[in-house]
Amino acid sequence: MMSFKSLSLCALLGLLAALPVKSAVFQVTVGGPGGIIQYNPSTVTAQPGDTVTFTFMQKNHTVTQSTFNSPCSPAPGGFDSGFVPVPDINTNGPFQEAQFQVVDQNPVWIYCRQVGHCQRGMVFAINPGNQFPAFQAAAMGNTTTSSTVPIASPTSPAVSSAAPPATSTAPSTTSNDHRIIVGGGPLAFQPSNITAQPGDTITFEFHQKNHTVTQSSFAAPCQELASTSASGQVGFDSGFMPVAATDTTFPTFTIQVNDTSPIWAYCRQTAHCGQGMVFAANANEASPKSFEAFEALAKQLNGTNSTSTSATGSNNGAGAVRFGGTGIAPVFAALLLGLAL
Ligand SMILES: *[C@@H]1O[C@H](CO)[C@@H](O)[C@H](O)[C@H]1NC(C)=O
Ligand SMILES: *[C@@H]1O[C@H](CO)[C@@H](O)[C@H](O)[C@H]1NC(C)=O
Ligand SMILES: *[C@@H]1O[C@H](CO)[C@@H](O)[C@H](O)[C@H]1NC(C)=O
Ligand SMILES: *[C@@H]1O[C@H](CO)[C@@H](O)[C@H](O)[C@H]1NC(C)=O
Ligand SMILES: *[C@@H]1O[C@H](CO)[C@@H](O)[C@H](O)[C@H]1NC(C)=O
Ligand SMILES: *[C@@H]1O[C@H](CO)[C@@H](O)[C@H](O)[C@H]1NC(C)=O
Ligand SMILES: CC(=O)N[C@H]1CO[C@H](CO)[C@@H](O)[C@@H]1O
Repeated sequence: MMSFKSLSLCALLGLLAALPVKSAVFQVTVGGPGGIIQYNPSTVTAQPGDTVTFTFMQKNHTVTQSTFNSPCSPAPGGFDSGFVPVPDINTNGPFQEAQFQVVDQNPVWIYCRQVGHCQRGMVFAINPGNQFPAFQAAAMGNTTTSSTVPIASPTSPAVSSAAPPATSTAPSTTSNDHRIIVGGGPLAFQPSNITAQPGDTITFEFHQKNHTVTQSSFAAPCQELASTSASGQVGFDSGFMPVAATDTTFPTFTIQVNDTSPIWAYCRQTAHCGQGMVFAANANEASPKSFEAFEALAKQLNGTNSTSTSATGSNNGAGAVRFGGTGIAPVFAALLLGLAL
C-alpha cells in the first residue's frame, strides 16, 4: 500500500471509475418454452471487455450477425452460431451456449436465420442506442427473405464470435467444442486450463493484439514442441493472428483432441509466454505436472522479473484505458490487485 500514498485519492477514484474492474457478462436466452421466437432481453448495452452469453433454448435458432440496413441477411464476415436445435421435451437443459465478446461500443446487429424468424421480429442488438425499434421494424417489413440461403462461408476464419458453444452439453453423443479466447485484454488464454475428451475439439478464438497458440511440452513451456521433442513430434501452431483494436470478428484455430494425455501450449509472441500466457488441456491437477506448475515454469524459464511500472505514466487518465486496445491492461490489473491487498 505504501507505494500508492503518492497518488491522490482523487486520482485513484478516477482510475477505479475508468476501469471495468470486472467485466460484465450479459445472459440472453434464445427461443424458449412454448416455442417463443425471441431473444430475451432483445438489447443489451455493454462495454468493451464485456461478454454476451447466448443460451439456446427450445426450437431451432441461430445467433447470426447482420447489418442495420439488412437485418435479415448475414453480414459479410460476420459471426454465425449455426443452427442449435433444442427439442421441446428438453425443458430443464442442459442448453448450449455461444459467447460474444464485446470489443467496442459500436452497435452489433443480430438475427435468427431460421426460416421466417427474423421476419417475425427475432432480432437482437448490442449497443443499438435508440435504433432498435427501427431495426426490428425493418426486419419485420422485409418479405423477401434471404434467411434460407446458407451463408457464404461458415467455416471462413473470419467468421465466428458466436460459433458453437464453449460449454456445449448437447444431449446426444456429439463431441464438444471448447472455445478459448486468446488475448483481447489480458495476456492470457481464457479459460487457460480445461478438461477435454477424445473426439472433442478446442477452438482458439483470437482477440486483440497478435498472438499464437503453439504446442509445447511441460518441460519447455515456451518452446515449440518440434524443437524439444525427442520423438520427432511436430505439434500444432496457429501462426500469428494479428487482430486490430477495432476488429469485431475474430479468426479461429481448431485442434482435435485425440486422447486424454495433457496438451501443453503457449503464445509465442515476444515475452508473452514468460508472462504466463500458457494453456493446458487435461493437465493432471493432482500431479506435479499441474497447470499451475506449467505456468510457473514458463514464468521462471522465460520471464523477466523486471518491474513494469514505467509503462503506466501517460495512460492513467480517465477514459484512456481500453482493454484489448493497449498493452497496459495487465499493469492496471496488477495495480488494482495491489489496491485490494
Ligand atoms: C430485404 O431483403 C433483401 C433481399 O434479401 C435485401 O437485399 C434487403 O437488404 C432486405 N432489407 C431489409 C430492410 O432487411
Ligand atoms: C434446424 O433448422 C435448420 C434450418 O431450417 C434445418 O436444416 C435443420 O434440419 C433443423 N434441425 C433440426 C434438428 O430440426
Ligand atoms: C524461452 O526461453 C528459451 C531458452 O532461452 C528460448 O529458446 C525460447 O525461444 C524462449 N521462448 C520464447 C517464447 O521467448
Ligand atoms: C505479429 O507478430 C509477429 C511476431 O512478432 C510479427 O512478425 C508480425 O509482423 C506481427 N503482425 C502484425 C500485423 O503486427
Ligand atoms: C490429433 O490427430 C490429428 C490427426 O492425426 C492431428 O492432426 C492433430 O494434431 C492431433 N491433435 C493433437 C492435439 O495432437
Ligand atoms: C529477479 O529475481 C531475482 C531473485 O528473486 C533477484 O535476485 C533479481 O534482482 C531480480 N531481477 C530484477 C531485474 O528484478
Ligand atoms: C491457474 C488457473 O487458471 N487454474 C485454473 C484451472 O482450471 C480450474 C478449473 O476450471 C480453475 O479453478 C483454476 O483456477
